[in-house]
Amino acid sequence: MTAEAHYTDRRPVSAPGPCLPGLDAGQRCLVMGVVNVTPDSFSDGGTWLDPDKAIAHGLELARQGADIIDVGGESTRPGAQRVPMREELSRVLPVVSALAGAGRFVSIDTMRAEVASLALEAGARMVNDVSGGLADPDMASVVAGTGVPYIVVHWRGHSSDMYGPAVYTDVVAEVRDELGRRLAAVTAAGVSPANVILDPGLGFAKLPEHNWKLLASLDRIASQPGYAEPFPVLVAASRKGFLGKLLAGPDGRARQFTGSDDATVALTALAVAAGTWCVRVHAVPGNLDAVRVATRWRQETVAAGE
Ligand code: PMM
Repeated sequence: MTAEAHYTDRRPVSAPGPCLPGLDAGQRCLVMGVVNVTPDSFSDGGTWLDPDKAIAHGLELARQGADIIDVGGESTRPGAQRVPMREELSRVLPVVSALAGAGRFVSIDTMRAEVASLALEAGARMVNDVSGGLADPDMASVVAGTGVPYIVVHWRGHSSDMYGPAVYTDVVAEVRDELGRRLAAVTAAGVSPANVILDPGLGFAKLPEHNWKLLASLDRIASQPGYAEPFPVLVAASRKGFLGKLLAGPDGRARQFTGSDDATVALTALAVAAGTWCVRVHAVPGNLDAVRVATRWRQETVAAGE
């Protein structure tokens, strides 16, 4: 059975989001499955570094129902150093081409314009930039020139100093404003606002308390001054450290990554009920079930308010 065939209750429930050819966007929250082709990512570093394993994993995530496969070749774990561009390219390009060639909807997770450009040539159909265009001044024009959807993530600097800039007076207002400034910059470079997805960047220059405040105010992140409609929002909480910390045992030790998969599913349900457009996750089946439950829940909530 295809993933498509599971859904009988398709109705718009959140910000419609950009048109994704081949994907029925706007009917339910999308599920993005993660393929980190890195030796050192947070929860799965090293597992998918071999291209054949990464490709097989991407195909498996799609078979499990992921709508989008997000391929990244540079870790952004706290303290991570940049990888040379040639290394990033050699990690991601074979995986992007194979998954795209197999008909999967691939997004490229990169902060580099040239990597984005070559990955799009290799068949990727979306750019996921955790720096929101700040790391590479050419990124927005590459995205604009190709007309693909662009995930603009809130970011304050490279992972080598992840928590130094995690200083806020009002995290929700500041993240919203800073995303608004990125939105202005990327649209000035030619990116259509209709192609922009906003992401609060959980963990990027954010302590656990910041992440929780942002999650409780996703609607404020989505609505930007000057735009009548809310922007689609992507939530990427899967296996992040703030979940492990919340679930710490009596000895105070944080839960390890896969130990927070159930918590990720719970968070997915809440995020979808709040109107999230897409969730980025490492483990698809439980999150897809949560999306289906929460979508149904939200339909009734929306209908009751009409
Ligand atoms: N986080 C990571 C990688 N890519 N993309 C988006 N849009 N948002 C994120 O928060 C994000 C991302 C780091 O997480 P991982 O190493 O567990 O994949």
